[in-house]
Amino acid sequence: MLLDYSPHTHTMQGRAMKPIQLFDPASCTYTYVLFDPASRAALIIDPVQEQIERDLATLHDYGLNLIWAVETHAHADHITSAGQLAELAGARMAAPAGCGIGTAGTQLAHGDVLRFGAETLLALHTPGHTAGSMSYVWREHVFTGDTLLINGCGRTDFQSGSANALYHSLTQVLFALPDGTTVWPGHDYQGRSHSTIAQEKTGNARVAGKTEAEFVAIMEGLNLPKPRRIDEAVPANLNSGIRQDADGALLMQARPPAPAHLGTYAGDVSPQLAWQWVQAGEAVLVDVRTDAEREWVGFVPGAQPVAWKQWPGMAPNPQFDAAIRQAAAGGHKLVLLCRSGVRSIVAAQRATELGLTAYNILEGFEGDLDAQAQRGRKGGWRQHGLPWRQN
Ligand SMILES: N[C@@H](CCC(=O)N[C@@H](CS)C(=O)NCC(=O)O)C(=O)O
Ligand SMILES: [Fe+2]
Repeated sequence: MLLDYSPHTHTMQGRAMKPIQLFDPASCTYTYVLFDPASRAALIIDPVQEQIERDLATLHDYGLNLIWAVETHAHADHITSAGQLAELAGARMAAPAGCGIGTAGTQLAHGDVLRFGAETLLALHTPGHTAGSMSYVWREHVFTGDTLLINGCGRTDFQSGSANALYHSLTQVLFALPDGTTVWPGHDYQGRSHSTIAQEKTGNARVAGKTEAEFVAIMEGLNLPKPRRIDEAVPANLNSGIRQDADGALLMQARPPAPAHLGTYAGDVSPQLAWQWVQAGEAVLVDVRTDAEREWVGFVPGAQPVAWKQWPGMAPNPQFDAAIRQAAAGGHKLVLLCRSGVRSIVAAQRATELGLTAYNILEGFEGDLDAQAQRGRKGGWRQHGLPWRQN
């Protein structure tokens, strides 16, 4: 849902700059896109997996180049699309240093600044909902995640939450911002879109005029039910939402795509299973990485090269449809390999639209990012000792 701004108003000079606010109804999550009108460099805050098509379309419609995908915290109620946006739109990932999201290459400390074109986003550590939670200031706007909600605040009863820490973050950090600062929350469960620091400072039912002890008592009395998706969402978000590596039990069998992608491609396979199918002559291995990746990082002998996008611009390959049809001409199923198992999902979805049977190879050629945000040690084709070469 696009709330009453059109791409046009955002390009007009002299108008107050506003974020693009997007809403995920299933989790009542707000996602924000900010951009520099001159360079079209953009940043997204708290993107939601189920909304990736909407977000990519928004970036496309506004003519934006996504530089950063940023989290306010490791969410308990939905899965982020940051990892997918990094693969599909070329964004870099940033997350609060205290959240344990090791897949984000940039680990933010209080006071750090992210640049996108001529614009900047300032990170403020606002613990309480979770110990690592951050809020972000852009111009006269603050994106408060689940620290400050409209006439409410994030719960503090799980994930290293602390009502005392939250009281401090609200009263000392956020309420110290100028009164006119617009508050853009991470959720609203009643359809409200934004507020101001002045309104929350004077009217927020949980914190306005309350002592720390009163606030803690209110938070302890909330007794909210556990978020429905917490057990699935937290581990996924600690990995930027990138599908976890192929676990032992499913190593040698295909599994259906994650719920958000059900029916859009044939399924996920481990690198080992993909190679077994290829050796048995049951499947054709298609490498959807760029020519540059195959040339410089390495390649699998015998794989069919069908780039999904090409370096350096990562423009879509206009020959993709024809080339993937050609690869499947023998009537075999396809197993698609990319760098980390994200691009290959989108390519498998396209192949499925073309009527082909296409599986995504989990982990890709290089595997997942590890805690140091490096690939090569955490899964991937090469880690499993499968054949590959370098020129
Ligand atoms: N009912 C929602 C959970 C809602 C929820 O617990 N939201 C968290 C943010 S992740 C919160 O802090 N809510 C504060 C409140 O409802 O007052 C679900 O099942 O996903
Ligand atoms: Fe949350």
